[in-house]
Parts: sequence; structure tokens; C-alpha cells
Amino acid sequence: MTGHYQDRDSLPRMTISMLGADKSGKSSYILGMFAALVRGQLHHQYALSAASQAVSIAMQQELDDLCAGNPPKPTDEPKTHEFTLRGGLAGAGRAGGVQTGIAALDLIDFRGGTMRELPEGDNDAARYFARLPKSDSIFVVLDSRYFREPVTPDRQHAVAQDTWAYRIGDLIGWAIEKREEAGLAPPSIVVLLTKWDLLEQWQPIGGRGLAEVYDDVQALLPKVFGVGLEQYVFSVSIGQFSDLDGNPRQATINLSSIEKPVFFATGCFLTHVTERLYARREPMLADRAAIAARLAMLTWWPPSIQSLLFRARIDRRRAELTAKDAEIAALDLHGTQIAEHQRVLRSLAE
Ligand SMILES: Nc1nc2c(ncn2[C@@H]2O[C@H](COP(=O)(O)OP(=O)(O)OP(=O)(O)O)[C@@H](O)[C@H]2O)c(=O)[nH]1
Ligand SMILES: [Mg+2]
Repeated sequence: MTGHYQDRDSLPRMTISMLGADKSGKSSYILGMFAALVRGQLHHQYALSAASQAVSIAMQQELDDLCAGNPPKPTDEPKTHEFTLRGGLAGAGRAGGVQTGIAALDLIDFRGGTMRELPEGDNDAARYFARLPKSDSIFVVLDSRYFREPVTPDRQHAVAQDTWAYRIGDLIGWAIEKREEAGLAPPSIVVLLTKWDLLEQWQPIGGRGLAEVYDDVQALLPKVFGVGLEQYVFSVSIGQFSDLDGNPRQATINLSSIEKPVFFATGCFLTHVTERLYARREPMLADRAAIAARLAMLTWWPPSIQSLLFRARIDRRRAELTAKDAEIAALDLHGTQIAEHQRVLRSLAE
């Protein structure tokens, strides 16, 4: 809808949940993502804004603290970060040359430990379990340090224990099942290999890249790669904010591939938004056909009778038809734009 201002509440709402062990880098990733996308980029036309200035200022402060050597405090209270993703499609053509809000993003950050606690009453675990099946995308957060060496069969159980991989797989299966019961598509699954700089610096055996680690992740979390699921594995780093043993240290922010996971997840989400938009098209076409049929019954009469008896009714039907056509055209344009964003976002994630 060209030129039409859409506030956050009118945008499609996308929920992302993070699943990862304690200290795996969940909160740091969110901070890095905020830094990358709030700044905006020249090579792509997408940017993020926080839903409130208070949040924006608090996150900026946390970023400054991180650079000064004070990493985010362990997450205690579950936090929902509310962002809006905006984007522009370059070029001419029906979908080009416009910038619009694309999605309202709710990013849910929990203390890692929550996912191993029993839900009771309104405790964190209960809230966590309530949110998880509402997630359009699940970000699985794995600390890259565990993959410096191959995950051989004799290491596999220990690595699964440290990364909580089996619990994560279990929760993903559960969330998919709950969504299916509610008639919802499965979530897209994004695997974040965080602190990738710590893997790259690890030279004793050297030579491990994303392709090797990908195989390890597949062996640890086969559920993520289940048939019919959309998934992607990303290596990310926000800067050398801890040493090889994991002790925090002062560093400069150095973002690597930070926004790609969000682009991928949004691309997957927009595929479903497009489907929902086109589902709305059918009833609109039926309405249009009904109006056209009523008009045809009136214009069947000879012109003299039409103008004598039905002038006002014919005018009314014609106005209804014009309005319905405009409604369908607006939906089609919106659908074309969303489909184009979907394509661009997915390609930016490659
Ligand atoms: N070298 C390096 N260290 C990182 C990176 N990202 C995070 N860290 C370090 O990892 C530690 C843990 O990060 P957090 O973001 O607090 O982890 P978390 O998963 O939110 O932890 P909980 O909230 O306790 O579950 C911090 O001390 C950071 O300094 C990175 O990209 N590189
Ligand atoms: Mg945290």
C-alpha cells in the first residue's frame, strides 16, 4: 500500500525465541543484531528500530558496557525485545521505490537455565513454555567453542550435555507438535554458532570451517533437519569479547554475519504472510462477482428502462465495483511487495 503509513500494530507480528544453554551468547547476539540493524546498511535497504526510545537507549548503553569489558549481565527476568523491521525495495516497477514497515518483531530472550526447569504456576519456565509454540522462528544458540574439535561419537554425549542439545531437540519437537495442533506452520529454525571468532583463533588442529561444524550440528540435533522444516546454520561473532577460555575482556565491536539470521527468519515468515494475503483474495473475488452479477441484472433492461427506474441503483453498484477493484488492486500490490521482500531477504541470508 504505497505511501500508506503502517504503525507497528498493523504490521504482521513475528515472534522469535532463543533456545540455548547458559552463557551461550544469546543476549550478546541480540545486542549485536541491534547494533548491526539499527545502524542500517548501504548494501541492503533494511533497518531495525526499537519500539520505544527507552529500549533503544538501554541497549546502546549495554553495547557501550560490552565494549568496555562488561558483558551483559546473566539474563534473570525473561525479556521481550520489540523491534520493527523496515525495508525499501530499490528500482522501478510496481513494487519498487517504496519503503515500508515489514514486520513487527518480538524477540524473546530467556535465561538459558529456564528450559530445563519444570513449569509451575506463573514461573519463568511456565512463561517460556507458553511462548515457545507461538514462535514463528526458533533460534538455537550453540557456543562455537565446543566445535573446535570434531564431535566424534565418544565426545558427542559430553557436547550434548554442555550445549543442552538433546533438551533443545526435545523442545523443538514439542513446539512443532503444538503448532500443528493449532493449525500453524512449523517454525523456521536458525542455528547460531556464536563466538565464531573463538573457533577461528583456535589453531592447534586448525582447518575447521562451517562445513565440518555443520555435520556436527546435524549429528547433535537431527530434529532441526527434519523433513518439511526450513533451517539454516549461521556462524556469527560480535567481537572478541572473551578469551579462549571464555573470560570476558575488553574489545571492539566487530560484527560478522549478524543480520543474516534475522533476514532468513523474516524471509520464511513472509512466505506465510504471502499465503495468508492470497487467502484473503478469494473472498474478495467472490464479493466482486456477486456485485457484478447484481449489476448485470440491472443493465439487462433496455437503456430507457434503466435510466427511468434503476439509475440510482446502477450507479451504486458501479461505485461498489470500483471500490472492490481498488481493494483487490491494493492487496495485489501489497502481496507483490511482500513477495519481493521475501525473495530479497532470503537472498541476503545466503
Ligand atoms: N569472543 C566472543 N565472546 C562472546 C561473543 N558473544 C558473546 N561472548 C561472550 O559470551 C559470554 C556470555 O554471553 P551472554 O550473551 O551473556 O550469554 P547468554 O546466553 O545470554 O547467557 P544467560 O543469559 O546467562 O543464559 C559473555 O561474557 C560475552 O563476553 C563473541 O561473538 N565472541
Ligand atoms: Mg542472557
